[in-house]
Amino acid sequence: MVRITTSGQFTREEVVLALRNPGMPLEGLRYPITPVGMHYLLTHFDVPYVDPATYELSVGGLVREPLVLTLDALKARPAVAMPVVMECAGNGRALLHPRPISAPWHDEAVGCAEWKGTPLGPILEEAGLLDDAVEVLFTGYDRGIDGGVEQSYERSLSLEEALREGVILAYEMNGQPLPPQHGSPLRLVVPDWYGMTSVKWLRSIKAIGEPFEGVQQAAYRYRSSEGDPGTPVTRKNPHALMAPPGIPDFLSRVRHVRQGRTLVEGRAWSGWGTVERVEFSPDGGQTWDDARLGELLGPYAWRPWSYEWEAREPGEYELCVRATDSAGNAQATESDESWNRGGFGVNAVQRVAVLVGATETD
Ligand SMILES: Nc1nc2c(c(=O)[nH]1)N[C@H]1C(S)=C(S)[C@@H](COP(=O)(O)O)O[C@H]1N2
Ligand SMILES: [Mo]
Repeated sequence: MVRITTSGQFTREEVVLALRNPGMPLEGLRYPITPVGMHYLLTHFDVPYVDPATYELSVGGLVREPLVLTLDALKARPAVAMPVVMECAGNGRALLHPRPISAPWHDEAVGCAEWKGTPLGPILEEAGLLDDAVEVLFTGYDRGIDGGVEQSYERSLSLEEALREGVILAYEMNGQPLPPQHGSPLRLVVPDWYGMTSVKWLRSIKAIGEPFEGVQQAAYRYRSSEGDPGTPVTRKNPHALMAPPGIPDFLSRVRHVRQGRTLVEGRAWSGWGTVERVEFSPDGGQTWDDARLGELLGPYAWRPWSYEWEAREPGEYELCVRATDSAGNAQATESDESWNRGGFGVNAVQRVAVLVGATETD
């Protein structure tokens, strides 16, 4: 698939995309569960209008017993509620040189909501997957054109991934019915994976006999060049972010912090394991020190961390943070270390410019 890459100023189209798809303001990292209106959004086409009262989910394809489930039938099934970090695979894309033209995320395409729904596995078992089924295809109600092809937004999972514990069909977000923009009335939630696989406005689930090769499946691959077949984008790479300390300058967002002690706080996550280490640097990554780790709210939640930073001298600082997970994965130092054509899975350390001023003497 052809993707244009560029450097320098953002195009009009990127600005329009960015306004349609807001990120989480990074001060939102202070909340263990991201309030609905602060959670990032990524909608490729239009938000479709789907009436929950007449909604039906069809489960079919290579199954013994196709099912049609109303929202009430789904809600009558066993329910689980869990905090899950959702992060767009394109988070960090705008930090690349040259940058791919798509949603121009810097660090903010993330949130951790509490999703409530019913596990997918038992539904697939009830429908009875036939022996020749190899994948499960999830299709949304939203349609559009991408890569020159008219399509519904759809993505597949291998049987193994689809049957994994934690994969749910969610009808609530933070204790409320799913809002339209987050997939009302039903969406797939695949914890540990990047967001593109958690199909919103779920219309159908279909067991299929061949690997799915549609546009949204083919697009999400780590490719080094146009001809490179690449590898699929799957789980979230380790990533730590800080809630920017102090107060911001309106336009540059440079942080103004008073001399002395500042408690820097943030959250970290990984789809490959548990975050076991978070390090903080006050000097652009020259020196690192371990941050204090807090407790996880659940296996798919983000991990709180904090660091007592002592700004001894007034001046300019660049604060950085990086996470390492239990599988030994660490973050890239520079964004271009993780350059790929689609700008996926970029997890370079966050860099926050800070101006430390002398303490007020009142
Ligand atoms: N049907 C449908 N599902 C979708 C998308 C979409 O455009 N259509 N976008 C995907 C992408 S790329 C991401 S990152 C997440 C974003 O979920 P959110 O908007 O609830 O944060 O939804 C995924 N599911
Ligand atoms: Mo995404």
